Amino acid sequence: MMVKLVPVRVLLLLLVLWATGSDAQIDVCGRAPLNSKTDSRIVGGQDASEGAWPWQASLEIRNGLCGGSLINNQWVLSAAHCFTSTSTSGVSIYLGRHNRQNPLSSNELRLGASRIIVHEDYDSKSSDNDIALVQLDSTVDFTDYIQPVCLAAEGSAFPDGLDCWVTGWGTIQTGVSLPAPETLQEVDIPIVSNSRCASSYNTLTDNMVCAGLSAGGKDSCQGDSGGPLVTKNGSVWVQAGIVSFGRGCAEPDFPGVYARVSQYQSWINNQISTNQPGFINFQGSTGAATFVSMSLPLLLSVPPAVFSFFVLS
Ligand code: 4AZ
Repeated sequence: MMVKLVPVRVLLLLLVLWATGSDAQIDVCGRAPLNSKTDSRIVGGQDASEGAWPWQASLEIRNGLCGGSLINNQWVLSAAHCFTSTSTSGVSIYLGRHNRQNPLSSNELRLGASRIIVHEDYDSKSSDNDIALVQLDSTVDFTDYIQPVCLAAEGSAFPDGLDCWVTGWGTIQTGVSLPAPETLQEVDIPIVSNSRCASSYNTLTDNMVCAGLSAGGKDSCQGDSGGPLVTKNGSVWVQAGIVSFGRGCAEPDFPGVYARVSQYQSWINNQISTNQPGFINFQGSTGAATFVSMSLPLLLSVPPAVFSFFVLS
């Protein structure tokens, strides 16, 4: 009898975990097996190594160029200002992409969009709520070159000076295109607190986060829009921001401004019903200790799992 009970118990345990853990991506998000950064176009950046940023998406929107980030197996996060319409025609999304000019490599996928959702409160004047979601026209399988990023959960904190990375194929200075073969660029820049950043931008809102050097020289730029600003939390990469705007690019005392991802956990989860992205409550320290906290759905799945284990044993 005992021999028969064990598999049933294990099965039910798995069922409870599956049913309560809708936050499925938490177990896979933010891993970049080919990224060798230990802690942590783009102006002032460098060529990324292939596969270093496996969530990076390249969006070609009727001749316009934008970035994006893969957040589960069928959704890409990007910026509202990349989309002048929610029409999916003439929209291509590349994943696993390294060079823009070479023919499609074996690590690369090109997909269409089945749906574009622009935040209903996006304000093109102030750039507030500069966030959009693109549904891919087919689901993708994850590889070393194609992985979803984790997202900053509501209530996350990104302290002044925290080291972050931004990536993209945008211009390397205002008006200067990334030269052939257009290899993905990466640059590390520190967070600028909202109180400091507000002295540069009088339209700054709580839905924005800034990053840049006081001296300038390193920044995201035109064409990087919609792409991810990420930071490392232990072994996992978490997206803090979405490339949004700035005065010029890499100018002293004018940091880049990003949509603050942690303000949109509910909005994102309201649009995406299956395979919800992995959200991590990031309470950044600029020093050694980083604290990973489990997302609420995963935490909530623990008591029923423990309960069913005891009841069934
Ligand atoms: C742009 O034009 C743009 N320095 C994007 C990002 C930044 C500036 C301009 C941030 O799309």
